[in-house]
Amino acid sequence: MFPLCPGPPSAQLGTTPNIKHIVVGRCYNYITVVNPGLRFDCEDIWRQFEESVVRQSSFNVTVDYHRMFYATPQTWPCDRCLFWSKTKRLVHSYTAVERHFWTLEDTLVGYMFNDLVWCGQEEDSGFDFSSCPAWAACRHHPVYSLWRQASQNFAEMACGNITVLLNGSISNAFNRKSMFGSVELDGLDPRRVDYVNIKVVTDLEGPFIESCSQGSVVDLIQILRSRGFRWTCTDNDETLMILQCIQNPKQSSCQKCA
Ligand code: C8R
Repeated sequence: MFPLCPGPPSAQLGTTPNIKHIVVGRCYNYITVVNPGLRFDCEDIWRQFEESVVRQSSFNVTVDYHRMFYATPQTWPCDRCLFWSKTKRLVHSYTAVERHFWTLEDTLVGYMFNDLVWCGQEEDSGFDFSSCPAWAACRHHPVYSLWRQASQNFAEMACGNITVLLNGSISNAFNRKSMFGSVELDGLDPRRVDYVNIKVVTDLEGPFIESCSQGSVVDLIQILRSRGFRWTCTDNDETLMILQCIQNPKQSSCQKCA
């Protein structure tokens, strides 16, 4: 299912320049401004991260970040976890207005590494700033491995009412190969989670491919049922549609209130 990382590295961007300053800076921002009062050692977190990545001599071995996760223990309250798949941009405008929701990017690890790229060098110690392997479908890529381990922790910790935002404008809105479908769903514990609230949202002008009663979302509901979860499913939640209209007010479907 997951090909090995292609080597030599294909024409991908290398490690994000200044990654150390970005990660350590985001860490200090998180513990000082975003979530004041948290006590974490940002320099130590960076050291654990760097050691995990640069110790790696081959791209065919999964990077183990457990020391870094050990240095960033964090719990979050029930009823707030928001999962998503193929809706990243919308989900973050959604959480900006629905502020009680928490995505993985609201945890320290997600906050520090969002949108960054990194990899070690096959022969040498240190990061490779010139190129990294293509990684989208590559199980051993260091970036993929970090999100997989973080997603697993996030799902195992989830409790109460949780929400997942899926993209109804693509086929396989619920995709068993996505991080949500392959890692998070299996990590959810029916004894901790009361309700899984699914929201399926399409682009304003379509295409309208999947919904609560159509396509892969039906498979998701079937899996939830068989594992004993209670669930709800909503098509085109009003807030999500309004948010898209704010981003694109000229769309014809946004004109009706004028
Ligand atoms: N999650 C996974 N991947 C994440 C991420 C995150 O929070 N944050 C970022 N930036 N990324 P997708 P999916 C990056 O295919 O596979 C968690 C990674 O590079 O649209 O179902 C989150 O909790 C990753 O490869 O979605 C969420 O619930 C892509 O973005 C799922 O996993 C994932 O984009 C989303 O993962």
